[in-house]
Amino acid sequence: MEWWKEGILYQIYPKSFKDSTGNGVGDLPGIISQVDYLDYLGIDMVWLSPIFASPDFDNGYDISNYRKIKPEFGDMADFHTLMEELHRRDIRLILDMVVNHTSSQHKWFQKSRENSRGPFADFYHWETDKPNNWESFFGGPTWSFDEAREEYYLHLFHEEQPDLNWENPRVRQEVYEIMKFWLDKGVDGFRLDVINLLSKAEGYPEGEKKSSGYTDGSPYFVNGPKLTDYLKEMNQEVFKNYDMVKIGEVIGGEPQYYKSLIADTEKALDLLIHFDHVSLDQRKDKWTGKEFSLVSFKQVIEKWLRTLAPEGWNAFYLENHDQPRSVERFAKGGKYRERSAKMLATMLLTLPVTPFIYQGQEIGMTNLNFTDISEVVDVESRNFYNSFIENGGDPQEALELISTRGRDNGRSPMQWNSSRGAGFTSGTPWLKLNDNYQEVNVDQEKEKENSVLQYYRDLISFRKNNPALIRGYFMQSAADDEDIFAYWRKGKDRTFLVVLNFSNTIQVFLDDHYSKNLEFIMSNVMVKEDHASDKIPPLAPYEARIYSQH
Ligand code: ISL
Repeated sequence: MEWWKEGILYQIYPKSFKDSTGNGVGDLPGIISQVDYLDYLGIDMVWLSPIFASPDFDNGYDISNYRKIKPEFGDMADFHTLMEELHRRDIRLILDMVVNHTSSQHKWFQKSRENSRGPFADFYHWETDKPNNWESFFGGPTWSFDEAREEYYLHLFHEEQPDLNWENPRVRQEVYEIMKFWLDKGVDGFRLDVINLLSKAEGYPEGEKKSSGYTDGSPYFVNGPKLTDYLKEMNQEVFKNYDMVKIGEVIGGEPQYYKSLIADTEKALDLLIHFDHVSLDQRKDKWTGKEFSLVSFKQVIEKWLRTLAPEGWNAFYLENHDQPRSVERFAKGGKYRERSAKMLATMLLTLPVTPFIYQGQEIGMTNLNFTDISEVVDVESRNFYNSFIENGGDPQEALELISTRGRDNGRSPMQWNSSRGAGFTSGTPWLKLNDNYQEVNVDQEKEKENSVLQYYRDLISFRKNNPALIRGYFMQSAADDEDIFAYWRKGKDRTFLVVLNFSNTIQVFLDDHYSKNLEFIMSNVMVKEDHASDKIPPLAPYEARIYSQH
């Protein structure tokens, strides 16, 4: 059964979820202590960002030992307990596999840099002369000189994250063994980090020059020449022998291309994490903004839904550990914070997708407010700050950009209660807490009627009881409307109309063709008693409504 299509996924960033020791860093026992909370929320799958040994140059996305739990997070016994506790509640466990690169401290790299002829010599991309001037994802060059081997090695991300050489069959076999190691323990799938970057074009051709002075190498490693061969082999050697979900994180590329990956008989991937809808408010890179346009947003959603379906299936997210919080990004904070969080939840949980909820989203957490660079931890944001200042930029402006666009916004500690440390830690948190934790936290949300958390729970259970919201036909209404996102979900037994006001003004929405026989189901603003007529009353700012049609 393709259980991942019916289920709802919850992403945990272990470092920021719950600290059980008081050292300021979240850990596995912390997650174990909150498994009942996950059950209460009603989700079906948990994706854990990397939990493996790592020197943390990129918060665990630089793995030094794939078979070892990061000691800060706990040990293998904790891992087993966590998996058992989740499984006992019918919650599946998905691990984050980072196999495009390792940590520079991984023993393969240590051996590879020592010797240009030994068995590990070709585990990474080594070149005597620097082949190109590609820019890394975190800024700066992708080739660094290694003093020991006296050659250059490739790293698309941080210099402590050397890219594995997938051309080498031994590398591939080693990775497959790691995957089997975890699947044999009973995990239910992987989220495959930047999986579409595995194959690099032969000769590493130079890219076009960018304003930074570096070049754009993406045509030579995004969906590279051998990617599909590697994925098919991975499927053949590993995936097809397990009941599991394969979620690929993919940068760039077109939905039509990905359809062939996920709808192919080889079925290498099941779900995708793409960036199209979270790139709409960016101009040339993530630091240069552009106004959010609802029409473009709707077009992107429609395009992916139409292209992948019916053979494939979409995942959808508004937040994760690389993205700022969604409330102010797609709607509005301040007095509209709760309403906006619920409106976005309504969209997420009524589209024909596997919804991904990121920790804290279900209580409407918001971005951080950085006032000094010393508070910023993320390598990408710190690199940005340095180059911005070097180029004569204003530090205050850089901090404002980091506070709205940087990755730390999604990584601030989970807000459990209003005590010091927000119930996340009894010590000093590794990254600063959001100032609003006394008003925005799980304990209060549990007690308060009509809270964001209660709304999430209601919608999750409503979705589960109404298959039309999962598999039903999706049809937009008023696709050109700049303020309203409205769509029908037509199932075998029921049809729903979802109307979302993305603006801060009152909006009239009429769908003449269908406005008859509508029964009010729920709204984040209005109660049923106030909804007297059988016409659709105007929508309040950021209101979301669900109707059922007879
Ligand atoms: O976050 C990004 C830009 O702001 C991306 O470039 C991000 O690095 C990219 O989406 C890949 O993400 C994944 O791989 C990275 C890791 O830093 C991210 O946390 C991870 O989600 C390298 O492993």
